[in-house]
Amino acid sequence: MKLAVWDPDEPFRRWRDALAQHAGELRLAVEVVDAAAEPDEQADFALVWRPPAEWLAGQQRLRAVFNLGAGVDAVLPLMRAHAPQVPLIRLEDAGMGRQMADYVAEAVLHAHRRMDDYAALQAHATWEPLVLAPRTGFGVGFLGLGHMGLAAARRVQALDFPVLACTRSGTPRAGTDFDGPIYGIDRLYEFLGHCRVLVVLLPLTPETRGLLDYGALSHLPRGAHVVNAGRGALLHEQDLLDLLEQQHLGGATLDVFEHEPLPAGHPLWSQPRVRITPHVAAHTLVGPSAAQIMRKIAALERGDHPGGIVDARLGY
Ligand code: NDP
Ligand code: OXD
Repeated sequence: MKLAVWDPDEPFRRWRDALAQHAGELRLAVEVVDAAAEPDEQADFALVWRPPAEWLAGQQRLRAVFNLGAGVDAVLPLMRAHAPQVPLIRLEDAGMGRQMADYVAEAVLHAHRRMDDYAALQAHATWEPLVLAPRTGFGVGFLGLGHMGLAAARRVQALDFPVLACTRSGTPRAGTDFDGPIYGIDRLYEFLGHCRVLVVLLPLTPETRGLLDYGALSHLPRGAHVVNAGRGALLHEQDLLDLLEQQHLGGATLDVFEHEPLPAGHPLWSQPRVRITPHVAAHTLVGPSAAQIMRKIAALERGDHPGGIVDARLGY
């Protein structure tokens, strides 16, 4: 079988070698081609991150497309337009959960230990111990409790913070357990009222785009910290800035933005209580991702159902 890889972020040989290794372990015969170098090669399976529409449109015999990341918001419109019958399969954790847990844990501790306040005091050479909020009342809320949200929530729970979550269904996913309250999205405002730190790990879908606007963010308690590592367009950046200016919100840790790279001169760059990282909370790891994809191809070959098939109707 032929696998075509389109990934502008990784040297092709890394994918080729990792896929060949895991195919060998599963006794699958594969040929791996570099789609950017050989765009006319017809493949059985495509492994893609932000592929060009014309390349996807030219692929005539695809059996499945594997997204080389968790979020499918960029590729799903292309699939709808050019390969509507082909299943789209996303990465399920594949080593990203641990990275995301690190990112979120750092932000929660930063907020709880009032590091933005100490940075402001340091700027004026002021030595002033501040009161620390009791951990028991310092709720950390996860908006989205999928592969990323659950990994991060478990880490934050291990740090002894109370955790809560809000999801579309309002129930834990089959096969997972979560020791905390889960709100359905119809109770979003009530959920937000309990979040001293709000961690946004939603996919970007028609339902979630722009969900966190002024009205929603105003329901967070005064001084709350917002962590967004889902997608930039989930949150209205100007509304966040306004609430920070008004000191309703205490700070934000942002990894994702409506426009990436975040344009020079954007007011978020100069807001002292906003910490910015360039979409690095969790990288796609070639080895674990190649292993997962080859296992899923083996499942398809057997006629089994691989996990992670995207529901095009829901958008994730
Ligand atoms: P999953 O599909 O595993 O989980 C998605 C979660 O969001 C589920 O809990 C789901 O609810 C919930 N959800 C979906 N739609 C809604 C809605 N309308 N209202 C409320 N909750 C909703 O995704 P992952 O955890 O793997 O990834 C989440 C996102 O994180 C990705 O889509 C991507 O955008 C982002 N990401 C960012 C990275 C980075 O480096 N910054 C790295 C990896 C991912 P339910 O359980 O009911 O289905
Ligand atoms: C992803 C990402 O969705 O890196 O995997 O943002």
